[in-house]
Amino acid sequence: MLTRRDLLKYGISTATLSGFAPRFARGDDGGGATSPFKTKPFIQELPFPLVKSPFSTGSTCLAQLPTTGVKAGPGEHQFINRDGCAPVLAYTIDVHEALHQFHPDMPATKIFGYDGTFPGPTFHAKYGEPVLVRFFNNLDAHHVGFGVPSITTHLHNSHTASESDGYPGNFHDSGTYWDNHYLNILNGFSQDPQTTDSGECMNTLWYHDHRLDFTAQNVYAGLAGFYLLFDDKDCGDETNRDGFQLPSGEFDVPMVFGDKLFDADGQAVFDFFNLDGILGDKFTVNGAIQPFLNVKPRKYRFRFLDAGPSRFYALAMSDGSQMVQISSDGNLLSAPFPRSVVTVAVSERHDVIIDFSKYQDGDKVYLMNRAEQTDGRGPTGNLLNPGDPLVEFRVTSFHATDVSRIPSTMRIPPPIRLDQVVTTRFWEFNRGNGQWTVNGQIFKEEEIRAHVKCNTREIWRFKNGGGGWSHPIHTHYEESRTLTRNGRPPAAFEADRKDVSVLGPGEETEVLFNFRDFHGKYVTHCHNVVHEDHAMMIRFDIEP
Ligand SMILES: [Cu+2]
Repeated sequence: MLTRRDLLKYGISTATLSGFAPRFARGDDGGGATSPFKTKPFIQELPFPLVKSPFSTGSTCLAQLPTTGVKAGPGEHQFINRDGCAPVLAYTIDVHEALHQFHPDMPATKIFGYDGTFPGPTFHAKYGEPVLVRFFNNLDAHHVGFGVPSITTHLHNSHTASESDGYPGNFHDSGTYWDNHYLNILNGFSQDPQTTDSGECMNTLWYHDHRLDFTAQNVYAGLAGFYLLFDDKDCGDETNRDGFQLPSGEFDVPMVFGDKLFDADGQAVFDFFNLDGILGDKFTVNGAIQPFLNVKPRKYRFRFLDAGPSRFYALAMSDGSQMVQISSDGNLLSAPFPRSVVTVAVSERHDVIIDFSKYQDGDKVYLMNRAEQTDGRGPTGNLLNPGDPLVEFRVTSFHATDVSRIPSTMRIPPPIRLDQVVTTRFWEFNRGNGQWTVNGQIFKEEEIRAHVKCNTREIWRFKNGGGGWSHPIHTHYEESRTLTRNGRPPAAFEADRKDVSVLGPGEETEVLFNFRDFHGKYVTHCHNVVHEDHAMMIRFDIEP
């Protein structure tokens, strides 16, 4: 039960206890949708998604993998050894409907789940160890309600061949399977492996559904999970002095945020008719509404992921303590960056270190969302005070060993080479005729909007056409370097590598790509997934 002291920490009085309920979906005007269920906060522990085990511990011949159902694709893989056994760790994922309870005060609701869970299981992958994942679509072909029993799985931020990238048009139906191959190798490997740069390592990735026209529904239904990629430095072992010694094991905590709306029966609901973007009034973290986490008085690494569909977060500690941001999207920064508010747009990931060593046994401190957002268009830009509590951290003991460190230098990205830029492209994101457009056009699967020559550099200018909307723009295939934001150099936390370029109202960014290695079709799109589905996305092809 919340104590009066807890309430005072938020700066609110007991008279406004109902203020603990997250805000209405569309603001406090009462016009927005609200879930009829009262859910008492902080009575369930933060769930940890299971770590996925491989099909077998060594290399697996593809022929050894189960083949239930019909193979849907792909026909061929780039860069896979088809002679004899493929040199990969193999996994199988069974995508099916399941029941999930978001809160003990609510009945279970139907979800789509990777292995039937939400979030899906967490992959622990390593650089130099290629992975093949066979995704079985075992969703109910006669499914009713939101979500479609047809999937394509994208590993967000990964440098992946087109046929394994979850291209929106590469969907496969119930009763079929698809093999995605993740090389887990440094970008540029096909040119000259000697010139690859460990400064381009990525670490915090996530996988999610990317079904053409139905991504918002399918991800909201539950198709999202973490894929953590480790290497010699970010090695998952804080005792290894050759590595960065970032907090590891139980002190390395992935957190996926998602806001949900429920009906009177406790079932998740999805508003098909709201094309602005949809908000829920229940804040979930790892599939639990407002959980608590017992913590020891030491450093933790939290991997924040905003899985949408349309909400932006401004994450802060309830007592105003600073967090140390160590990554931006999947990438460790060149240097740690202390911030009291960490903003996370849909699909962005930011890892932070929070040090609980200053707290006493029995102290409680809260992770808050301070972003004001009253509709699916994007945040208002105001910071709420105190905001909505997402997680209650309970400091549980006086002593804890902590050999972890926050290195002063982490990943130094390769130098920016503007002399090698061959083309500049311009993309304006707008609303037109009730649809979401890029340069005035909606996505058409067969229409190639850019022909990009493999192994070249290009500058892309992204512009928000206005109207008060926010658009987090995600590009598949390669990460980018932000050259300018609104004509100025980017902030430190945006200056290294990114796979999402967030366009606030009226904003413009200029980013540099170095397109390398694979060929095929890819997409750039708004990751407010409602905008993406209606149809703010372009196809670009990487050509030899
Ligand atoms: Cu958008």
